[in-house]
Amino acid sequence: MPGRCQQNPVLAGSAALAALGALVLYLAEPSGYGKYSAGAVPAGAHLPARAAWFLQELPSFAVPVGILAGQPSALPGPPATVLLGLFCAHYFHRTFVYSLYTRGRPFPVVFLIRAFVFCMGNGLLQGYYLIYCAEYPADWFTDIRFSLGIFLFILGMGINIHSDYILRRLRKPGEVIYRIPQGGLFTYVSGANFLGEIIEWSGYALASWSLPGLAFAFFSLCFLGLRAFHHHRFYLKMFEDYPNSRKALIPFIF
Ligand code: NDX
Repeated sequence: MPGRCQQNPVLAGSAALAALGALVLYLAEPSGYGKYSAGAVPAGAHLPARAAWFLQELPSFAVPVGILAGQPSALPGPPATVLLGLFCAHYFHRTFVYSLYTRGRPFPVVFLIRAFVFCMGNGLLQGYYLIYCAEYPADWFTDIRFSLGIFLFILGMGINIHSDYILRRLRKPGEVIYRIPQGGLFTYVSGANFLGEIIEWSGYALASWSLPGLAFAFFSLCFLGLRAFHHHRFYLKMFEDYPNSRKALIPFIF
């Protein structure tokens, strides 16, 4: 339904998302949840990880689905429908599967509120763009950008889910201690789950060939790349026997 597209909010939203990624790099501080939550906020202002991840990620799934449900007419064109389906599949898993199985430590409420706003904004930007603005040529399904992008998205999602599964199995229910992750891409990097997610959103950016997609891939690279670096530093400090050939984010390189 490109006729109903307002370009300015899409441009502004994409610019804001990319600017937030740049701000993350500029501040270069660990985000104060998980390994870095101790002392970050007043004691007590936390929610169990399962509830926190469910609540904060829900808008990324519910907002695009809500926009689509409010449409008077049918779905957008086929490529945009596929991309929207992949975006929603990712956030369906993050909201209804990842959240409900996580064994993470309690999550600071102040960061939950910020994450909720972030997910609402990003869900609105990606959903609005794909439903109202995206226009693709008839042969987009056979275009190398689409095929390679979808391949990367699925590969990245597989790596991300598998790596998060490895992390979850490092703890028994109720534990909040840290152990050295082993296996999968953790053999090569400390941020295997983050590498998967970065590959995933890079594939989405390529397949959607869109400014909102590019802005989200850039944000993910900044936020998760920095978090991988902080986790790597955390492990090197914490474990004397940490594998010294392991890199932070990119196997054999960085
Ligand atoms: N959620 C994206 N910044 C974030 C929520 C927090 O989806 O104000 C970004 C997302 C938000 C953030 C979001 C945006 C920026 C915010 C931030 C809060 C403050 C910040 C709003 C929205 C902000 C400024 C100032 C710039 C505006 O106890 P624990 O939790 O450490 O346990 C962990 C466990 N684990 C281990 N267990 C045993 N032994 C070990 N060695 C372990 N290592 C880890 O595994 C967790 O239970 C679990 C995973 O932990 P971790 O730290 O590896 O991943 P995590 O960061 O929790 O992410 C979980 C998944 C992962 O797949 C990741 O790829 C994905 O979510 N994710 C996360 C963040 C953003 C994002 C994806 C994206 O940008 N695409």
